[in-house]
Amino acid sequence: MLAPMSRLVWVTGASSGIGAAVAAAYADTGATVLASARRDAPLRALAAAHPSVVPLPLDVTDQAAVDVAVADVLKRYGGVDVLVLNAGLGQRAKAVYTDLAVDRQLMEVNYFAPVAMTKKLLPSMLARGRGHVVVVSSVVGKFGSPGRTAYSASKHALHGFYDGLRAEVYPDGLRVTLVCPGYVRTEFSLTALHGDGSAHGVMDPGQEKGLAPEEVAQAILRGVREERNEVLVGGVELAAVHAKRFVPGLFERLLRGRGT
Ligand code: NJP
Repeated sequence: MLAPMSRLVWVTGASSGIGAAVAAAYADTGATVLASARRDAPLRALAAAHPSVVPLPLDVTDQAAVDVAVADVLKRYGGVDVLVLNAGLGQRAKAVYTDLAVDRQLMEVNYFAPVAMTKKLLPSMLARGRGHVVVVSSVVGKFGSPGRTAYSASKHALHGFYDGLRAEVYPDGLRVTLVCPGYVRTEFSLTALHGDGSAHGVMDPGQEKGLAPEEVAQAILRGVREERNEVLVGGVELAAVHAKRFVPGLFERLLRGRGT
């Protein structure tokens, strides 16, 4: 296992919610934490509260900006020990009302952006023979959810890619952890997209009653320490993952007619 003090951790989506909590939790271990998101002010506030946090504003869907950021990070720090790919965007609309452009936008943010960052950093991780990639998926990466078709698809895609990658890089000393949260009390439902691409703008009851992001952050740090393949973290909604697996017919019937 890597010595905590020597770690460089890079967290995307660190301006709020789970990402901000993960960045703070790693900073508390003594790691240097690069905190990325589009909004600069919350990143600076995080750095003010945690001196080992370094704000690195970045739109993860801007490939040119990602290329420059990765090159700079590698030049300055030599490599990334833990890469937490957490930036994400939700959906609140049935498929029939969701413009294809919104499906594509969700795939860009939730799937292609983490894959692109992983591919940029993978050669340096392989050369060093170490590195842990953490990808924040969702419980709906494990089952398709009505009202969240594009979102569920983007999270399912992560499992296909990162399960395969985990097996590829295991012999090289690299580790891959997929995190599947249930409801977490964050801004996530506020920014989730309606079918026309507008923001939902409402704190959903599920989110409001969800786990504190700090609890999720601790589960993520533990999952990395224990080199877990997958971390499921949440409340009773995690039962849906087991229901899909063990009583799929019943689960299917319970979902019918649901969705925003
Ligand atoms: O939500 P929120 P969470 N480039 O809205 C960033 C998953 N999850 O913490 O760019 C760069 O507070 C955005 O920053 P900004 C979910 O799918 C959650 O809950 O400044 N960053 C912000 O920091 C997601 O993968 C729940 O607007 C971009 C962050 O993403 C992860 O948890 C349940 C960006 C979103 O933080 C964190 O979400 C579940 C871009 N283009 C899975 N676009 C839940 N909360 O209940 C967005 O199953 N961001």
